[in-house]
Amino acid sequence: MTTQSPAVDLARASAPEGVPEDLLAWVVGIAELTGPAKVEWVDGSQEEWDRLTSEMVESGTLVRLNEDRRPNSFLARSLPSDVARVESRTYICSEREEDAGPTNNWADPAAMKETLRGVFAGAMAGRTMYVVPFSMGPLGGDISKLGVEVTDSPYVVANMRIMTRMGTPALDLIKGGEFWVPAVHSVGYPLIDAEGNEWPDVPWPCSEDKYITHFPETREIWSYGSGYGGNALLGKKCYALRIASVIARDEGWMAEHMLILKLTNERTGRSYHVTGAFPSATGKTNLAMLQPTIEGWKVETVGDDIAWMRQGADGRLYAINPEAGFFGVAPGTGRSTNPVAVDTLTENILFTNVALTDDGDVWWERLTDEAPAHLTDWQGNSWTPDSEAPSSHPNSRFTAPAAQAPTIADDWEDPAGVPIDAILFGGRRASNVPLVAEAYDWEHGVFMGATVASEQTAAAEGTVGALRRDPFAMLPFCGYNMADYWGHWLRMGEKLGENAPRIYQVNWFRKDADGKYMWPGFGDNSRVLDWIIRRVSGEVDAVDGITGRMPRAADLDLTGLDLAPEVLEEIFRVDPAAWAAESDATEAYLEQFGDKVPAEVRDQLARLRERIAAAQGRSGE
Ligand code: GTP
Ligand code: SPV
Ligand code: MN
Repeated sequence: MTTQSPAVDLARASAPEGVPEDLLAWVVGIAELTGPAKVEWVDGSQEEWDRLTSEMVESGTLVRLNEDRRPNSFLARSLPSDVARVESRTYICSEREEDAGPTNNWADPAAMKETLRGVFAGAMAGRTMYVVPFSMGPLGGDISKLGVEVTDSPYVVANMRIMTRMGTPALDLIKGGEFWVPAVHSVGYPLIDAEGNEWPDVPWPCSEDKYITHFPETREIWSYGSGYGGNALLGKKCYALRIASVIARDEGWMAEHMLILKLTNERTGRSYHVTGAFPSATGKTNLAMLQPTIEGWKVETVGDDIAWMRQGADGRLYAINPEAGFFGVAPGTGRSTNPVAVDTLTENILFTNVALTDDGDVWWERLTDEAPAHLTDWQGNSWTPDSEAPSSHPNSRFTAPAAQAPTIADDWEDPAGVPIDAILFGGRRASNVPLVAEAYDWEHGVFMGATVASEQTAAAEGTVGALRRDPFAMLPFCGYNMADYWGHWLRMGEKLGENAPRIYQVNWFRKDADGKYMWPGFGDNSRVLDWIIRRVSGEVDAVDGITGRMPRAADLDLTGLDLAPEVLEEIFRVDPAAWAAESDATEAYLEQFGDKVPAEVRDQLARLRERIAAAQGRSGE
């Protein structure tokens, strides 16, 4: 066959044998549009990893770390303009605007496709286009799903090899006729421009212009201009949350921004599984790797960021971790806070935007109590403890194989998932929200999740510390109208009935007048998990409160914890006046969703107000 574009011939010639015609046609079409110099179908092998990482060391994209200290590990430094997800450039392109809803950026799908055709035209000129088949979830699992990312970034390929089941086995499943999601990615930095001029490559190619776009009806992803994290590793937020949330709505399951952990009672041998939705950089990885400070519990890790959940044959809710690695926040990860993460990061790790030590290892704020005397910071500049800026970017990350975590649970790759006993909703709240409260029922739990607010972090662009609503920690990740998503949660609750997990709201981040965290957090969060499991198994009663049921003073295990009684009281304090203001703000917040807000959610707001009024009556306010 003869064609007008050499890229088309390359795409065909490079395809492994037996690639289905629809996949081949799609890859050929992208090659024709983007005009790469080479096309490479990745197999996911060690040899391929070795070759790609060596090439990136050669080109200056990666620094190879000291082989004795951090074998087979590398450091990448991005541009300061490409360090986090860009929510302002993230679009849901549903046919109807109301299906994206007021919390998403909407764009007309036909118009956006036109724009994308423009920016992607010639975008890969001079580069290699990698074709990356991957599975989200264990290969061949019932809950798992397949995708193919086409990318011009070898850094993305290397990350995808850690974060997903990537390569030949995934392609084999696609050859077998399984459903797959197409995902197109370009850093938007061609090496040959439209006039035919050649440009040298740079260590971190990207574009000022960025588009992270999703087409929920056709289940497509197109991402342009960024090489960083969730903008570029398209299996993660783009697929496993934004597109999967839409598929889940249509098919009656759930795609959630949740960690999954396993707790075993060492006395009885009984195991429990808990999921938790916390906004970005708000403690999922840390909780998933928690080391209990109280006796009697073993905590193991199933997942640290995303959960796909389905009702099983026994009526219970089962969760899988669709990912194969952790893309974790580096700063704050240290021996004293998260020793499990530190022990996971020993080898085979990609680090991005952390500091380099003089002996070729990595460092970031609070990895050790004392900073090294000299470092090269995340922008490549000389750094000492006297330097004003931190050595690592606040959203610097490690990409680590999940299987390397010393706490990885034996059932973490069970294709059927793990049965869920409790669901947590958390946020960063300096005030008002108590350490833990149990939802009165599923509908109240949905209300809790729907109204969660949290202080913003460095995981996305925006003002760090600004309080914003982040319902179900899904604000940047829900692929459809948020109010319809609440409706979906309510329907799931009806379906699950008696088998539905209990729901809890938690807050590790309450601060005192001096701005210091009052609750020690991290391993001590096991004290809260302990109470939750004892509630779930019916061992303890609770006290009805304004925001939910709270622990009786004697039921929270505080053994060995040096916490003044007045501090503990403050951590649990629920101020009726403050909650009256919160509920007014909630009402205003719900307004933007108009009549899409489920009646149950409005009803829960009315009940919250009744509880506030009753408390105010009691205290004579
Ligand atoms: P994403 O990967 O962005 O989704 O983040 P995440 O939710 O997994 O957050 P992670 O566990 O990486 O924690 C983010 C930051 O919060 C880190 O700097 C942690 O040190 C800090 N952190 C986590 N848990 C706690 C806690 O219990 N208390 C306090 N004070 N800080 C915590
Ligand atoms: C988050 O922001 O919630 C993350 C990091 O987990 S990213 O993959 O960049 O979305
Ligand atoms: Mn996340």
